[in-house]
Amino acid sequence: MANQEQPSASEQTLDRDCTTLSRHVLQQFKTFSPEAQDLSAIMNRIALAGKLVARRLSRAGLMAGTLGFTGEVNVQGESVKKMDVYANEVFISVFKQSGLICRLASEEMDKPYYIPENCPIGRYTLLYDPIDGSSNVDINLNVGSIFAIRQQKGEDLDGAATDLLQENGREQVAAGYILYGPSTMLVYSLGNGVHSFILDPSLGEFILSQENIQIPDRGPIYSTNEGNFWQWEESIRDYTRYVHRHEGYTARYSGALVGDMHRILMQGGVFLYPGTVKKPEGKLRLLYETAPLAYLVEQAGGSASTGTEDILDVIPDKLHARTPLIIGSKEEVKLVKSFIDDRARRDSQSAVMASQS
Ligand code: P6P
Repeated sequence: MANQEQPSASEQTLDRDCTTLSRHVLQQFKTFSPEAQDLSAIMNRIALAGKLVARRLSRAGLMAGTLGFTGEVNVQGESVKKMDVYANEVFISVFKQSGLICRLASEEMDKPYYIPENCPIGRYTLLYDPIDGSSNVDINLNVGSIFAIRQQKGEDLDGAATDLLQENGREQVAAGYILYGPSTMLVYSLGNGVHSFILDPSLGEFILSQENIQIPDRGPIYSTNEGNFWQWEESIRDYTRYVHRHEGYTARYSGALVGDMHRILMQGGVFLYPGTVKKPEGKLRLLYETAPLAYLVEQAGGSASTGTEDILDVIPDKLHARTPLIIGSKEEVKLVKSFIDDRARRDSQSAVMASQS
């Protein structure tokens, strides 16, 4: 280096362009331990999956048989997009021979996919939503992939990953998402801060763009599908009326969780997908949607709640368990919960008065 004290601008740029995802993961660990090596390799495979999905998305409109529906309905009861199937298979393909993973659990598969015995078996489980927000795919709007990594600890004797039904989201060892937008961005955490990377297609590498992202304590954005207002609990309606009547709030909603979540992470605010009177558990899935995002947001200084408990404290009762989601800036989540607590207090007071009359 020409000047030992102050690297030149070009040296700084070169150093940044050399801060790839795998180097960054290893820097998170003090020692070059087997765990560090495994997680670095896992993140590298996830990055490869992201590149393959991004490549397909960028040309989807030009490739026959890429867009549209398969005609199938998945375990969630949702119509399956061809991109859902492709992306699901991408993650399986990039991990099958890796020796890092023992099984993959996906929104698109009723049961987990177990790495075949003729392949090297690892000791981690990948939980993922291969394409989240796939309704946006055919109209060229942002979609995302969400992932979480857990160590397999218990015995998975029945082939239904019931060991995953004994632990909460604080057992995740890594989580993140890939946002397929104007640029392809990977955001992840190993429990030591939240960091973002941007895919440089000319290098084929995810290059560090921001370290230790902190979500603002407050923010003007509330992100929810107000078309569901008629189905919501009164407490959520109370919150919605409040933000309608008070200056300083603005609504943003894309119909794709990863994009909406990324906006909240970067600018502050709150994303809500509450339960409804008929479906109090809501729509979003715990193991590969709400728990990974809650892990990230708590790492960034925010919070994530079902409305009555922290998302990261929820233990699933089944693989595709769902939870309501209120996630984002600490103060904004607290505001939503204040309406829930207030309504619960009034309901219990009414019940007491009714029992006394
Ligand atoms: P609604 C996409 O199907 C998804 O799972 C999330 O990406 C998104 O936030 C939500 O559902 C959108 O649901 O009911 O508003 O269309």
